[in-house]
Amino acid sequence: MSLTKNPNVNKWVDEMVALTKPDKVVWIDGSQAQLDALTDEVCALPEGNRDKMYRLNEEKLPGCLYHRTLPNDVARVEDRTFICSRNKEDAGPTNNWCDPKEMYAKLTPLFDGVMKGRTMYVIPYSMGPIGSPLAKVGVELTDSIYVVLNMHIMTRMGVAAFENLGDTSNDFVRGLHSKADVDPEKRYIVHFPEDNTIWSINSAYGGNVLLGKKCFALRIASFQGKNEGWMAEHMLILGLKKPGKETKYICAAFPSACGKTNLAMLIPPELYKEQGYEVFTVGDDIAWLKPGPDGRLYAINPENGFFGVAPGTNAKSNYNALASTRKNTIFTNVAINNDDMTVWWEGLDKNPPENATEWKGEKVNGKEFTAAGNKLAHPNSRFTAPAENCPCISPEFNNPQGVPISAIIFGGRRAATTPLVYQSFDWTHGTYVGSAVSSETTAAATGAVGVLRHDPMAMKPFCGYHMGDYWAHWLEMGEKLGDKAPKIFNVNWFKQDENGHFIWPGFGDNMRVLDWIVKRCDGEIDAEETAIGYLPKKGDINVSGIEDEVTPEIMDKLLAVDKDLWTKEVSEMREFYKQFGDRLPKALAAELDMLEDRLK
Ligand code: GTP
Ligand code: SPV
Ligand code: MN
Repeated sequence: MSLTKNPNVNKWVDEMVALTKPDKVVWIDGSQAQLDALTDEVCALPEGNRDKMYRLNEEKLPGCLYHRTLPNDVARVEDRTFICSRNKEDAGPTNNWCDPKEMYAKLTPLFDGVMKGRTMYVIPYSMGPIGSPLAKVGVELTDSIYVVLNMHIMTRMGVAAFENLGDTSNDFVRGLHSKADVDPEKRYIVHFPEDNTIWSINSAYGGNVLLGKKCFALRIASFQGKNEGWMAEHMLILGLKKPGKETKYICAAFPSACGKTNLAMLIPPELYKEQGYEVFTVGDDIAWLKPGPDGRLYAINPENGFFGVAPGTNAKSNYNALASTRKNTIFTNVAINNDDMTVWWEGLDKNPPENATEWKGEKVNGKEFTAAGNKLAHPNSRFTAPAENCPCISPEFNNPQGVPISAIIFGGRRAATTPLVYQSFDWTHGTYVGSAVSSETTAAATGAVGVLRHDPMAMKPFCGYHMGDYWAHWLEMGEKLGDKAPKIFNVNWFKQDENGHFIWPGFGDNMRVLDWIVKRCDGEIDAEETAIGYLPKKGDINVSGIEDEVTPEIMDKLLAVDKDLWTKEVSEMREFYKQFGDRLPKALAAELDMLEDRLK
């Protein structure tokens, strides 16, 4: 029975039921009893059923579940992701586009009767704290219990979302998902921004099917933000508290699998801990940003959990992320230790379980298997963990007004060229710096890994409209914020030496860079003006405790601005900008010219 009187919701659900023809429709109220019953059902499925989930060790990992997706369905599929705006130009050159009428016509037969013999779950959810002026409601229809259980962790899911929507509003995002077919050629992740609608079919992987996340909170929301005067960004949000000072909030946009979760949950090195520095996590993947009554930019995390990369997560690299996964967490495509039904992944520790099941489901001797160069966990295996589990979750996590942002950081994986950190001259230059983000590709999306590609603002796969218009929106927001705008920085944790080794220790030691950034925001420290922006003066990045690793020579390399490489970068950017035609904001073209001049 419907959980809302809202006729817009009910009419749409009726239409989708008529289209997909499920045997049964279950409205998700969010109660523990309902979740428990669904968990029982999905764990009782027979071995070999591709929807099956497993309960993990109830003592070591209470409330935790395990699931494997099909080997061809383990990451986002950018080539099968579409933005179906009415005008092709509005999707822009960085998105796949199809005419919405054509796309509806193509997908309608795929959805026709697709839920026959199955149950449709109707999931009401809020992106953002219930009642927050920045929050928005979505409804996802799915035939997957895995999706229901993940949405419970990742969003504020349940009947409260309908109460928040009210009985008459039409302002909700309509998401339809079916896992139906295993054929990747029939997989579509489709957005109709002008209809507030998302249709996703024939995938079961997180980013393709948890429709509140990338589909709504970035692709649809970025379009809404453009029209409504706010921003939806692929950014973590963290709070940095120095003793005796107000907490400073920082957003950072890095491409997928480039370190957002790790930075958001950073544990400061001893020297900072001794001084009483603390880091708090507000979000690890998505930020919604809007000017507040005082004219500053405020951010909320629209999510309620972390869909984090498992490999590489360990007690040393990211204690807080690991701790977040110790209860009520869903693990996807990691390996199982069959001796005690616990989980394992590359980089967790040095002891792969002997009695293991690898991520594709094959029973193997984990020690021999990994010694032979195989991976027990998929490189994009993930945990879905409740935010409330995080030991350093911010006391402001549920603040409906969000937190005021002092700095925005861009970054990517760059073996060369980009220094450890630099500050832009101003917001407009910072927008240029964001537009110029490029990064080596990762396992978060299907396709080759390690290929350098442009990923402006880390939004290449997530911007729901024309990238040129998106940059124009950034510039407009800067004008609106004026001198209250956050300062904009760029970082690179991934610089390499001739042998391909990272020369910056990263992880907790990134605190040393954050400290410089905050000091710059507070006007406490001078900087070196260079052609590309402001760089730290010699000695201003504190390396106390890591002097052996980061020698003065290494620091010189980390902070080098190589004119030849940067001149190449400029001509590369000129090429990249061409595709945006007259939608490229003039101010950005001018920034590129000025950078070129400064390099001469
Ligand atoms: P998405 O969830 O895909 O958006 O990714 P993310 O940006 O949250 O990335 P995450 O923090 O999960 O990091 C992904 C990978 O980068 C992991 O394998 C980490 O071990 C590695 N990584 C994170 N921070 C650092 C760092 O400071 N230095 C180095 N060398 N690697 C890092
Ligand atoms: C990313 O790929 O940037 C993620 C994971 O955060 S997914 O939800 O799959 O998009
Ligand atoms: Mn992400």
